[in-house]
Amino acid sequence: MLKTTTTARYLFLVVFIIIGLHSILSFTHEDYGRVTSFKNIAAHLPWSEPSLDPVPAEYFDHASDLPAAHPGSLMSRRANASILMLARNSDVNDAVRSVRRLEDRFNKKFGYPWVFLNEEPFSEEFKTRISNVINGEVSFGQIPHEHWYQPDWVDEDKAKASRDQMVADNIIYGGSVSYRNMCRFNSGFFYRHPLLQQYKWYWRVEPDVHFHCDIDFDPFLYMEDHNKTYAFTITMYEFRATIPTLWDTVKDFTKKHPEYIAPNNAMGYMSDDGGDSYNLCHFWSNFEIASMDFWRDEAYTKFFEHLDRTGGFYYERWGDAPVHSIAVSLFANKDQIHFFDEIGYEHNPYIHCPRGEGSWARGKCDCDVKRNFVALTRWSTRHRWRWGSGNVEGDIAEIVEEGKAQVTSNKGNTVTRNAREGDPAVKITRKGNDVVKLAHELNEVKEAE
Ligand SMILES: Nc1nc2c(ncn2[C@@H]2O[C@H](COP(=O)(O)OP(=O)(O)OP(=O)(O)O)[C@@H](O)[C@H]2O)c(=O)[nH]1
Ligand SMILES: [Mg+2]
Repeated sequence: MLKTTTTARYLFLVVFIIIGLHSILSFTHEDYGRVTSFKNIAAHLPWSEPSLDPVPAEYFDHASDLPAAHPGSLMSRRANASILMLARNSDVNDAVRSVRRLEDRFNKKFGYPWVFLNEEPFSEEFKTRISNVINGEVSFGQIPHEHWYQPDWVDEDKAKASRDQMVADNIIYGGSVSYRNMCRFNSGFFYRHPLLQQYKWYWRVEPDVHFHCDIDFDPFLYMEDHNKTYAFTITMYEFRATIPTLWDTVKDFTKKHPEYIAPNNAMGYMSDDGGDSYNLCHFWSNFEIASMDFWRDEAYTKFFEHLDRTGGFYYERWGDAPVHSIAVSLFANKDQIHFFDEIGYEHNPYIHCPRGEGSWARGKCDCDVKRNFVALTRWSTRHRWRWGSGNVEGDIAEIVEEGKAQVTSNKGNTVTRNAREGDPAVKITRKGNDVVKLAHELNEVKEAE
């Protein structure tokens, strides 16, 4: 008992010293403060403005003229686009739900063709139930064996040892080979599938996602007209343990091929130290609207080959989200990356609910704006936060992406939160007691308030 108390006191002292040091350094040492303060990182993002552009009104006017009963029939302009879902036969219930939601909110007016891919043949049940909720064209394809399964040149003993270690370390999907197959396929193969060859654009949709608002404009046409390459709705932090050597592998590539780096790239989004280290930011790729020409081009083709050759998709657990995000941020100009505020989207447990002037009402959105995910502030210069239903506000002092975040109250009590994957613990300073929250619990306070 005595021992526990002594240990606890000792731990408390160490934490107190660390917090104290952090505060002193933050105030006295400009660089330290800059690197660790989320507020400053957000405020210094030079490329935040262009991607916040709203979709212009004329795109909506056009959509309201469309006859809902005849998808696409009177459309004067149309993009060369498809809506893509990768799914297993066992995903059928969730897949039907996603399709129904996107058809209702968007595609019954626009009639873009759906493409479903699976490494196994789709079952009759899957095809029948999906086709039943789609008015327009739909096709079902099987993924070529060599685009999906772990290649023979990957050392399975080494891969297994790494999987076992990740299971022991409790890393999500750490023991799964099929998850790795999926991440590698989404990184480097989907756009090569024969069914997708005819299309330039795709909208990636997963089973059981939600579309919370009417999408009365054509995002593909908007992107085409505005020279966009890649669009997202939610951004996230990657779990570092899944990508220990990814950034070094990326740096290796850029050293060899500086010619592929876009002059006006978005490195500032991914790195807070000019490219030395990766800050784990990525676009949450379960939602993507993007040009497949970008993935098919020489820069990305060589980049993917370079990554794949290391075996990192299997020896570690590289996700397609950081791989896509890093590539887009390096090889595209920053104003080719677009944030679609107008598209209300949810993939459990995170949500993007439109915040732009009038967007929520115009889209007849059924989501709660207060539930928006915190990482989006990387695109925002606003920086006051609220939590719970109260009116208490504070500034973000520190984001803890892995492990524990701890603050000490005025009375000397310590409050701790454990960061979760994609949901960092956030220390907040305010008059009175400091607090620590999980990112998803925080709501942004608009400047006008
Ligand atoms: N055909 C097939 N599709 C898969 C497989 N594993 C995952 N997928 C699909 O790949 C996409 C991503 O997989 P998810 O299991 O949703 O992965 P995640 O989004 O990282 O994790 P969750 O939070 O569990 O949704 C979804 O469209 C899945 O349907 C698989 O083994 N075979
Ligand atoms: Mg998913």
